[in-house]
Amino acid sequence: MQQSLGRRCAAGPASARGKTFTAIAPFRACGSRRPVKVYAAPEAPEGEAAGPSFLQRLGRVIKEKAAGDFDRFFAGTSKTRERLGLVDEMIAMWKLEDYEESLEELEEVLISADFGPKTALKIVDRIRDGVKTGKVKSGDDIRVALKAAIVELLTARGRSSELKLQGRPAAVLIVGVNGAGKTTTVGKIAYKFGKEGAKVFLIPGDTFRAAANEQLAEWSRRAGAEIGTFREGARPQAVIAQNLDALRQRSGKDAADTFDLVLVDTAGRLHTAYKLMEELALCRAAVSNALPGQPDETLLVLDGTTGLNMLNQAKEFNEAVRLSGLILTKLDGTARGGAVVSVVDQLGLPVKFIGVGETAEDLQPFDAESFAEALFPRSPAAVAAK
Ligand SMILES: Nc1nc2c(ncn2[C@@H]2O[C@H](COP(=O)(O)OP(=O)(O)OP(=O)(O)O)[C@@H](O)[C@H]2O)c(=O)[nH]1
Ligand SMILES: [Mg+2]
Repeated sequence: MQQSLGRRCAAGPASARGKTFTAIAPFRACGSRRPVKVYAAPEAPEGEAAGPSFLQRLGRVIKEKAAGDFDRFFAGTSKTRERLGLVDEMIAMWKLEDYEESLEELEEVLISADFGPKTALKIVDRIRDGVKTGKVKSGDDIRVALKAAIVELLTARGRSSELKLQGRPAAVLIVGVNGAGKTTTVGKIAYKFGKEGAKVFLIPGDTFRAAANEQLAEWSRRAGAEIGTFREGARPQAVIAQNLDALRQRSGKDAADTFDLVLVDTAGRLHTAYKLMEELALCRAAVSNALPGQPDETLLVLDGTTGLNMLNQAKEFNEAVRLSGLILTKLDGTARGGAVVSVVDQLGLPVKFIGVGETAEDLQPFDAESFAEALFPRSPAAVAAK
C-alpha cells in the first residue's frame, strides 16, 4: 500500500529531462511514517498529454537501438547447443509412427541441456499436441515447434525486456551471487543510459572490500556517471541510505543536481546465506525509504555459464527482494542458455539484458526469438534451401 502511494507521488508523467522539479511533496501525502521528502512530479507542458517519461522512452530507445550482435550471441549458448546437437540427430531419425519414443528422447536431451525437468516436459507436451493435431509431421516441423515453444515460454508473461523506469530519480538495485557480473553490468547500464543523455548516479553498495569501490569508480569514469560515497566495512544499507539522503538534499537545492537514474551495486552473496540475504532485503528497504515506490527495478544478475543452479538462485533472491527481472551475463562464453528458459518459465521473470563481453558496449536487450534461434539454429542445408 505504502509502495503504491509512494509510486504515485514519485512518478513523473511528463518529459522530465531538463525540467525543474518545482515542488517537494510532503511526506504525509505518500503515506510514509518517516519524514522523507519525495521528488514531486513535474507539470506536463501545456497542450502536451502526459506521455511516457524521459526514462521510459529511453528504455525503449535503448531496446530498439541495440544491434543484435548475433555471432556473439550464438557463441554464447555454446554449451547448451553442444548438448542440443543430439536434437539434430533425433530430428534426422524422426519417424512419425514412433513419435512417442522420439519425444521421450527429446525430453531427456532438453533436461541434459539445462532446461530442467518441468520446463522440458512443458516443451515436449506442446510438441506432442502439435503431432496430435497434425501440425508437426516432419523433423523440420519439430525444430520449428521447439523454437515456438521456447519463445512462448520466454514471453508468456509479456515481452517486457525494457526497463520500467518511472521515478525521478528511478532506482535500479542490482543483486546476485559472487562474480556473476553485477558491477560490470552496473557500469554497462550506466554507460548505455549516459550515452542517451541520462544523468546517472552510482551507489557503491558493495562495502565488503575496497576493490569493489575502485572497480565501480573506474566504471563511473568510463560511463561519465557520478559515484557516491563509499565506506569500507560499513553496513551497505546505511551507505545506500546516506547516499540517497545526500542526493535528495542536493536536488532540493539545485535542479541541476537532480539525477535521472540511480544504480545501486551490491556485494555478491550466496543465495543460501540467510543473514546476507536478510541484509539485501534491508538494502532494498533503504532505497524504498529514501525514494518511496523505488526501486523501479530489482534485477538479478545471473552468470550464463552456471546451468540449472540459476533456478535456485533466482528463487532465493526473489523471495528476499522481490525481483523484477533478470540479466544474463557471459553469453559470449561457454554459456548454458537452456537454464534461463526454466527460470523465466518457473518464476515468470523477464530477462531484461544479456551481457556478451567485458566492455561497456557489451550489453544487449534480450530478444526471445534471437535466443531461440541461437539455441536451435537452422542447419546449413535448410538455410541454403530457403
Ligand atoms: N566474458 C564476459 N565477462 C563478463 C561479463 N560480465 C562480467 N564479466 C566478467 O566477469 C568477472 C566478474 O564480474 P564483476 O562485474 O566483478 O562481477 P560481480 O558480480 O560484481 O562480482 P562480486 O562483486 O565479486 O560479487 C569480471 O572479470 C568481468 O569482466 C560478460 O558478459 N562477458
Ligand atoms: Mg561487484
